[in-house]
Amino acid sequence: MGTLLASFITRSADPVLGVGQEFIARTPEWLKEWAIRQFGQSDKAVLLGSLYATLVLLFVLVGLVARRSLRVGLLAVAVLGAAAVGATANRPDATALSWLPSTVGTLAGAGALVVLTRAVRGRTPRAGGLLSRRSVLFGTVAGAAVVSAGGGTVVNRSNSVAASRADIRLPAPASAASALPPGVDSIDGITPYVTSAKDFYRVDTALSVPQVDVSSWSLRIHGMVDREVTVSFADLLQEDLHERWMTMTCVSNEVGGNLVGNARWLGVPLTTLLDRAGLSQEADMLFSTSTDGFTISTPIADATDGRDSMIAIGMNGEPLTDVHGFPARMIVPGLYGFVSACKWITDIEVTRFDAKTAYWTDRGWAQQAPIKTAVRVDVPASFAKVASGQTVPIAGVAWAQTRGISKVEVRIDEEDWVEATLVPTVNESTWVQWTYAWDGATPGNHTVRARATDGSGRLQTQDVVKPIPDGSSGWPSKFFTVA
Ligand SMILES: Nc1nc2c(c(=O)[nH]1)N[C@H]1C(S)=C(S)[C@@H](COP(=O)(O)O)O[C@H]1N2
Ligand SMILES: [Mo]
Repeated sequence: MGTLLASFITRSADPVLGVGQEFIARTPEWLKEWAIRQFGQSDKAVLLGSLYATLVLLFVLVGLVARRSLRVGLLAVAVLGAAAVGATANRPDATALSWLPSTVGTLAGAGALVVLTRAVRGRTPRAGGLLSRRSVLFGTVAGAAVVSAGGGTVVNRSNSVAASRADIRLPAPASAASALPPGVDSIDGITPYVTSAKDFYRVDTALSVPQVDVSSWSLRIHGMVDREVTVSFADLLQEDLHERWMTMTCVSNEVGGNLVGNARWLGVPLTTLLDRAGLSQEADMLFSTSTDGFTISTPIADATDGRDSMIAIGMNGEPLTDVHGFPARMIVPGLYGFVSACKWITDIEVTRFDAKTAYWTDRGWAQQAPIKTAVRVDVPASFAKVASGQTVPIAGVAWAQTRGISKVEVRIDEEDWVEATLVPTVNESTWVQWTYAWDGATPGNHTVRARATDGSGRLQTQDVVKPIPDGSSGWPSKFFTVA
């Protein structure tokens, strides 16, 4: 009921999503890490599923309590309702009506409880009667939940940004990206050089994907500046746009992990907008805020040192998709996403690290987080069985954004390290594909290890560290069998 009503107001007013979002904010760091590792991209589906299951259980419990004492049952409904109202109305993107869906849902729940409890009590128990009435009660509650959630989802679909996104015509860039280098994607099973928006990893705290209305969207730059700047989406389209290849990486990526992707980003150079505002010499941090109240701090020194930082509006020739930040997000080559890549961005405050802290910093993560040199083995796949009597292809990707990759080496079992072949890439801020043909394959179990050297000649560290606070490190390995 609340969900259905929320779909007419704003998706974030959904009582279930509100409680879920509040739950995410309060979950300890280790549990979130574990959930992302266990369930990967489906962590949110798992969370929502368990929320709905818990709610159904709670409803059944309340129903059973109410059969003994309607008053206690109603009190329980009121407590649950208050929690939902609190969770939805206190969200940073709450609207004036955000409290309404939870309130109506609570009243409807209380009403249903009274009616159903009276109905159950009003009859004398007959053999089998109790069971069937209980199943009627359960069925009614479950049915209402399904109808509400389903109805809400259908209405949400039609509310989404799909329509306004389809109307956008991205202008040709004033400065184009390089053409794709020859030789990429030549090995079966290697990670494709270009990651489609659909396959691009997604990491954010948003349980419901923000649906931003592009006609009312704007980006405001203020704080330690000579003059405030506010730009609309139409304004951005008028600027000289740059298109650049850039590989993004999440700080939560484990050694060998897949929270990394490469795309062609179209946007307004960040310095175009910052120069217009005029930054104070004293400022050292950009504090970005998204429509859903998420915050990111970015070191000004890194973002403005000549790298291709931008406010991006396009990805691989299309407007951003809603999950990747429609209508606009920040992109800074060489910095992990949590200190740079603010999606659904609406506000940049020019400030200082000693004055403000962003979302992940408040939860124990670093403020300075350049991307560490990393390599991944894609081929053979883990525990693959490869045929003997032929060359075994070994291949993967490596990245060290802004520094580039100068060398990838592989080591099979206890043999010597050997140099892999690097496929040309377009710039220092994109990954490289690498390949090695292993000729001396012997039947049995094998381990392949890999390590990369960046463009400054520095070999990546062998020290194995966890992602928190500023990114994982270590050399990856893969196990496979030659038949
Ligand atoms: N608004 C918002 N922006 C965000 C985040 C978020 O939770 N909310 N997560 C950040 C993190 S941790 C990463 S790694 C990137 C991921 O961007 P993607 O989902 O487009 O791959 O977005 C960054 N920007
Ligand atoms: Mo991230």
